[in-house]
Amino acid sequence: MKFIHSADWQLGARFSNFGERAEALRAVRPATLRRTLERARAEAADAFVVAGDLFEDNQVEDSLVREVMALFEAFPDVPVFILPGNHDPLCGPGCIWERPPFREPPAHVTVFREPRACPVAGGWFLAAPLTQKKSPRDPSLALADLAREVAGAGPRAGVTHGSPAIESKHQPDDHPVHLEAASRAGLDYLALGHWHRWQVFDGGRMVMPGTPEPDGFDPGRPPEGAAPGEAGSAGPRGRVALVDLPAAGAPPKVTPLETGSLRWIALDADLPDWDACRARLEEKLSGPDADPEHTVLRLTLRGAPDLRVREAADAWLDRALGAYFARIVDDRTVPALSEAEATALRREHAVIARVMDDLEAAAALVGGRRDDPPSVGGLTLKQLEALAAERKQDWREFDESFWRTAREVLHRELREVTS
Ligand SMILES: [Mn+2]
Repeated sequence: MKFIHSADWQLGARFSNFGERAEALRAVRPATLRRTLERARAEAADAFVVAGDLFEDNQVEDSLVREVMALFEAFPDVPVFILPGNHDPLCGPGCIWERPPFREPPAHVTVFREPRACPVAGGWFLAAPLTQKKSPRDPSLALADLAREVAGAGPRAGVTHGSPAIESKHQPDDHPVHLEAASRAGLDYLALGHWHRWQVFDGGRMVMPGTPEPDGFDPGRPPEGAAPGEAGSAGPRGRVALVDLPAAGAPPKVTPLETGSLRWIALDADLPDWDACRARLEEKLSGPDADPEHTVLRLTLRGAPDLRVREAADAWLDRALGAYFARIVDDRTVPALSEAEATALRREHAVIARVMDDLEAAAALVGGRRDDPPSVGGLTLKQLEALAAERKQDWREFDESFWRTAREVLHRELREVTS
């Protein structure tokens, strides 16, 4: 029994924060689906499984739903098995699965409409579809009953959708799945969907392949050697699992297949030190692995650059980022004021002047450049530490740049209020 296990296609995802490139991003996914179906055909797979979230939600355009069905129809030799997930649950008459064309699909396309066992190539699919967006119930519980119903030889593969129930890493109402759900239900393999990164559990018998086409910058785990705030640059381009179940009771053979065509990369740029920053960006963006035509880039700009730095940065970014498939420039900079402007503001606003003094004192304190007098606004450093601890914050996160930024934000607010 050999099949492709995919999940979380999220077809119809809107990508509205990408403006005019949203349409291009949306168009990539059906193309990836077509290539993956071609791969299933080339592997002579017995089935192509979607373990939930084929669609972004039940409101996606009918034209897309028809386009996806037309794709499946173009591969009549590839049996397709679709499990409704939490994004596209089987939740009533209006949902995708109860409307044409998925209401009455062609013979080689199966939608799991209830917990059921389905014979495939000498083995079984045992499916537990989702009927609602959230639930505290483990959807894999139904699989043990199904496994008992199918007597006889042949490997048994479960299919469901939910969060691996990792302590403190999942929401209790997000369809938690026991970490040994495959063993517990007596399955040879459990095809899971929901989280968007490749993960393996239960001694290799429970696999979450992640999304076949990446859709986020994944701040969770930066690649080895990456600078802080930088994620995804060494990550895979999205995957499905090629699963081979040789016999009942035998360990599954699982091969990750890279399917995605785009990488999503997040970079940070601290503008005040623009020369160093540009050198680092140039190195990152023009290395041997750089592939801007197939990269979605998010660049976060920080700091309080003066006008000259800002203009130089904008001109360079315009040239350097033009080739990227799609990009977001997340501007978190605050404009720096000249000392003359700051002095004028202080003269006009006595209370603000006090606050600015305190912010500067705080920056000097944490920078270790001043400890006499060791106080800010009448508080000692110890009292400040206690205040931060009370708010469950680490004092060390408030470095000099934090206080400098606070000062610049205050400047900006004042300028807006007084203008
Ligand atoms: Mn999901």
